Amino acid sequence: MTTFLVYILMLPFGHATLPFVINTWPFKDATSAAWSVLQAGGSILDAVEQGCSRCEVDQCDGSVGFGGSPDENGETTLDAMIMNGDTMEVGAVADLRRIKNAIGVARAVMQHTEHTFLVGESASVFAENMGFTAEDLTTNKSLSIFTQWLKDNCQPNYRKNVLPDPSKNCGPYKPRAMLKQRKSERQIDIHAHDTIGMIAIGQDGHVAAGTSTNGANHKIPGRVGDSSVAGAGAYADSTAGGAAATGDGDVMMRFLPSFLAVELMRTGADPSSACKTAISRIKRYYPEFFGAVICANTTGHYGAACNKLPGFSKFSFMVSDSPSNVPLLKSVDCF
Ligand code: SD4
Repeated sequence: MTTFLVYILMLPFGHATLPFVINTWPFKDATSAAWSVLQAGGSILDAVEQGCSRCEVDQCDGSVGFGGSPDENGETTLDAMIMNGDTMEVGAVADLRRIKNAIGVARAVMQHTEHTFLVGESASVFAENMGFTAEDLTTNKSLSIFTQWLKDNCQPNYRKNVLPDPSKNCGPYKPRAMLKQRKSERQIDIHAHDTIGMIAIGQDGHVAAGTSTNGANHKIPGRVGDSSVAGAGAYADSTAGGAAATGDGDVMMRFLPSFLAVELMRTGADPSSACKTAISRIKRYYPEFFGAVICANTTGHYGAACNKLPGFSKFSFMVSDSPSNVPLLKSVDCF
């Protein structure tokens, strides 16, 4: 019996009572917002939308939503998506300009169009037509990050094989004929968590997932990360589970870690090992990538995994279900 109990306590994943919500990073108020929707009998899609919206309003950690991650022109642009695991509908926006409620616009893409993904200026026009307010996403903080970056000769940046030498100079850049591998430098700041990824599982095991982010600091204008891409930033399938990712989206989106994790759970993997395998797959090619994945299955089991780096040895996430009724901070050791 004792052995059995010890075994249960050592199980590498948690279990929540349905319905429940889980999200990346210690974004507690976002968890509360989503949980309140579920508690009031609202839909899992509403829970994900409201949870992520809360982060957009609060600029969770100062880094989701407006006023964060200014691009090379100093502008903040947003990526977001939402997925219905019952119908496999997805609504997504990327490089969204001048609109704060990116996940709201993603939901509008899902509900008011036959499309999946709208980007850039046209996505903003769509949003305005759908009743979203256009406003400047720049804040004093994003302006000062941008000004400092210009003073630092535009360091760091995401350019390679261009002239003048991007590791010392600002642009404009021209392609350089001789291609060489740029020394791998981690561009995404592991202390500036720019993404909320959220999964909500309903009483009946139905799954929804979503994300919202302002992407990567000093990104090249037009850059779209993993967060708004279904299967990369998040994935939901009510016949298997849900997953969401955070970290270096330029690398992570090449591996569709959220899709992979959900498929592994479909074949019976527990959420913790599904998340681990998704991380391992990326690690094989990019041992120094920064990233984490959260996973949950339709019976309420959940887990997370992250790639261990200097300065990043634990990844925190939030869970809320009815026994807890308050958001619980959880963490996992990176490997
Ligand atoms: C991106 N995945 O746009 C996002 C950034 C992030 O923690 O998650 N940072 O690449």
